[in-house]
Amino acid sequence: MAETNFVDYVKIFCRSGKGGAGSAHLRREKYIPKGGPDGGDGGDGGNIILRGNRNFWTLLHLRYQRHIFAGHGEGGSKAQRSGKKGESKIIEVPCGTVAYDAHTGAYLCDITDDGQEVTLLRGGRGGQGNVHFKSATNQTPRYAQPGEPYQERWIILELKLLADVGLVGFPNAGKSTLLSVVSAAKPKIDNYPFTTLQPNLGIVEYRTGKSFVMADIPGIIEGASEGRGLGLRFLRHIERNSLLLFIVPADADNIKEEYHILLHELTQYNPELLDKTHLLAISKADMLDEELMQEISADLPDIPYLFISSLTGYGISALKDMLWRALNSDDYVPVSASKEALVHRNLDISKFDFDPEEEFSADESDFEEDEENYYEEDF
Ligand SMILES: Nc1nc2c(ncn2[C@@H]2O[C@H](COP(=O)(O)OP(=O)(O)OP(=O)(O)O)[C@@H](O)[C@H]2O)c(=O)[nH]1
Ligand SMILES: [Mg+2]
Repeated sequence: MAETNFVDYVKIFCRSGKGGAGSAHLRREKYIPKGGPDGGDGGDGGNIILRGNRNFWTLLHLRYQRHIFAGHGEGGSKAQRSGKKGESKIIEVPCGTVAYDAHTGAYLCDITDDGQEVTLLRGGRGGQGNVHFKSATNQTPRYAQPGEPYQERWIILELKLLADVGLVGFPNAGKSTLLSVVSAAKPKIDNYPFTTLQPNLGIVEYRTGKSFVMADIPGIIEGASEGRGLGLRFLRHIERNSLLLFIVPADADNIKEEYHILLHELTQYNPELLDKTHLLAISKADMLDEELMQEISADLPDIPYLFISSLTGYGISALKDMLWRALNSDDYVPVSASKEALVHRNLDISKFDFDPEEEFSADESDFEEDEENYYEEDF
């Protein structure tokens, strides 16, 4: 498949900063030979933070920046001077990004709002300087706390688009054409399967001041769950939609069967997709007359349906009405409010090939300087 700029999956290595060591300095100046302990605290290590940014649409910017390290805290020093904090690293991601632990597949967090921040890895705390250890029985503690170590982890980031309506259908069903007539989006349209290789989003204007977002994803074929066609990976983009609009063309051999094949593939990916509101649009209705429509209507799946034609505009405004009604019905949870409603299942890591070559572990030399810092022989 051609390289695209739409990147909805990246694996990155993150490491927080370690805490700086506390200082064990003892004060000794002219005329103050035994000034007591005055070692300051070490600075905290920097955190690794994910932040939602609505100006990003993909994870492309992270594809070539695979290793992200926060700064280490500096050691404390004499005269109770605290060490500088390590610099935190903020990873900007599009709203809709979900983070997983790459080793276990465990779900970590979901970034849905612009400006929302989640600390992925906390930096090590700085160690306390020896002034904290002064007591009646030990006036000159010659030790201080080391800083806490850093944390490191491979993280998988997945983008799950935030749209209200997801289009589901076989290739060539007319999904992109529909998106192009109801929104200003300009997806690629052609008379061959798999014209769409990446999801497209469009804003559907519905009467004045009302709108909703529609997502067009690549076509799904029978066996997609076993990797046929483009597989099921794009289904992650319809996981958040509470409303799925199935598109089956009027010239399909058996509309009911096509719907059930699609359902089967969705179930393989995530059975929760069956709990969503399902609507059916029979596309390319310009190829039908009244009589044929009646004939087809007699044998359709038991969900609300409509005949539409993106070519002539037939049924399009009725479709918008139907979508709008469904989106505003009582059991609909808007995407923006569905944070809790969406259960992100852990990733099944066995399905991913994890390349051990990519493993990146801490450089041992990082620790040595710490030891030196830890005990200041300056008294
Ligand atoms: N007659 C007729 N043809 C249509 C209609 N809508 C789409 N088509 C044609 O159907 C073909 C496929 O349309 P697309 O919108 O690219 O289909 P798709 O479902 O996005 O296909 P993939 O991206 O491959 O999954 C194109 O040749 C369109 O011109 C319609 O309402 N009537
Ligand atoms: Mg398409």
